[in-house]
Amino acid sequence: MHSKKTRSSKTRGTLAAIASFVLSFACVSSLGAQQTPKQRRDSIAHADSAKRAMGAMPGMGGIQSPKQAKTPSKSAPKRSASPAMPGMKMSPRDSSAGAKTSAPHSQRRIPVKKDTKEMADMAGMSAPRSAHAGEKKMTMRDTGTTKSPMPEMPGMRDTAAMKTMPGKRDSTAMSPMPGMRAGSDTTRMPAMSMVPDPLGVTMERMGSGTTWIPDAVSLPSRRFKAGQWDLMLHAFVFGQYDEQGGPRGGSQIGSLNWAMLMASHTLAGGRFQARTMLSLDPAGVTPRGYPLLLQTGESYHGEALHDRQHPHDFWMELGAMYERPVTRTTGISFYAAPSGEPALGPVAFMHRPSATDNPFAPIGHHWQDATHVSFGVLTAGIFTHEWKLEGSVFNGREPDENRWDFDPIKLDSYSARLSFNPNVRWALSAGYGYLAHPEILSPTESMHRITASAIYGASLGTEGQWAATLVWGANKPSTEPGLSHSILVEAEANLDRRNTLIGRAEFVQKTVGDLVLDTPQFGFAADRSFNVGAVSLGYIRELTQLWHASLGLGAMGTVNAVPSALTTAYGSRAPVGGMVFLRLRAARSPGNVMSGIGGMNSKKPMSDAHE
Ligand SMILES: [Cu+2]
Repeated sequence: MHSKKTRSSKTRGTLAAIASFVLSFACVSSLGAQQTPKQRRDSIAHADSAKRAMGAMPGMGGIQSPKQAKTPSKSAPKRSASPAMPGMKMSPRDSSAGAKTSAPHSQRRIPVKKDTKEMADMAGMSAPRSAHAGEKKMTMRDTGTTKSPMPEMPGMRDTAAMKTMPGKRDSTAMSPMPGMRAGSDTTRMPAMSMVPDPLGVTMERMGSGTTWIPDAVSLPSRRFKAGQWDLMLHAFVFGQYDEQGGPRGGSQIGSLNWAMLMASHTLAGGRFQARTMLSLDPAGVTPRGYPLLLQTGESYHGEALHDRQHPHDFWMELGAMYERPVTRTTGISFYAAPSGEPALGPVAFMHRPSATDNPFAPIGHHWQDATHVSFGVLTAGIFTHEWKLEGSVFNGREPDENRWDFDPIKLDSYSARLSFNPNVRWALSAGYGYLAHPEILSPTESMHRITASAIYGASLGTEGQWAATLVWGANKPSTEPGLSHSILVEAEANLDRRNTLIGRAEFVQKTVGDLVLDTPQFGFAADRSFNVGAVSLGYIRELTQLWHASLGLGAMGTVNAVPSALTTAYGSRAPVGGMVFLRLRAARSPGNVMSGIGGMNSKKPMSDAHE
């Protein structure tokens, strides 16, 4: 059945997949290996002294254990039993990568009116004000993993305030605190950010491009310092076997993968961030992509891809962002990217907390978030702590089938998006975009796209988190009379350190042209459109931790739904597909911020709560 040529190209594809998996694997697992055992011992020792120092500070103790956290008034007597700084687990045991004692990576919201006031008094500052003038309540989140809450306190972003602290400036108690530049000790603290979070918008709130995710959840990442740079690295590597049933299905052994590095630096009172996101998909799943029933969009060898997801380009993102406050409550942002994401659509699927562990692309990708790889993007925005309004000019043309190079950069399309994070649990967005000639194969056709999305995120138990996303995306091609709609609902629950559940349900209206059914074989009229759907469910079990990365084994199954007119094409009205995979990514709860350069998980230890 297979020709020799197909077989040899299959073998080549498999070898490329294995090679890229191994390469990416080596890359990810070396992330944590930046610190020698000696350095680690040193930092633990340093942490201990920092802990003692912090314990002496008023308002800084007693928020370690979840139980204590919920009853801060009762925590004082237990204070000596636990490290005093939130987010720091100090025992050497915790510092090992696979520590059993979990630092709860999920946040705890603790009313700390009193402590806050003490801290503010101590710091010679008024209570937090910037983004929420008039807000009396604050919460402190024991992330178990991250930096001290101090640098992210609203109102503390201007370290000038710190320097005026009466009599505290050189005290040993204060010096280890990050964000307080008075003490030289700060320079010895690894992984502590001195880069400001403009208006309390943390680096961890960033999804793909310039999107926001809820503050209450995080994406698995490592953070470390390099001089004055604050680095954050996200990486995912799947090694998968994909099987899609029916006449239009297929099977493939491959590797989906990507890595993203964000380097932040203080610049002129704001945060400058250089970013790159790279993917070896073109090697891992071949330039033709991987089998995925009902998926459409982009092309290969001059033919529209159908029932396959295209590989992501090697240069998924290369760009820079700058954000700074201009008043107490308002800031401006700029984003420029030779390859990047315009302000259009929801957070791209691989950066959604509801989908990061889900290897499959949504079949509504090209109705929703497919512009996340655009060759040429300029975005300007105005934001507060909760709102962001952005406008972009960008290249509306989808990436071409040469996935390794930069496509010609153009700025022929535009978009606008409003984002709203009303509280720590929600991230909402809505926007519109005009895409000039997105498809190479339909060079005269342009596209209007409208999208709206809501992401909800919350902690789950002591160690987990869960997130759900609802997306509506609609396309109006310039050559067609009406809108075609897509709806997506998905969720991911990291139940604890070992068990993850993922699920997704979709509805999309696809045309005969989208699905490449306008062939003599099927004979459908070109303007006909079909309602199709897919429901998938998956489970991942973490097997082991390798340094700061977690290796999991997962499986995902999909049941699709097609109208009866497509039974011949798809073999049934409910064709199925599935994947089994190994997945490597940053571990979620490394335990100890002090234990390693990579010892931070991306959580925001403090934020305003008005839920
Ligand atoms: Cu994509």
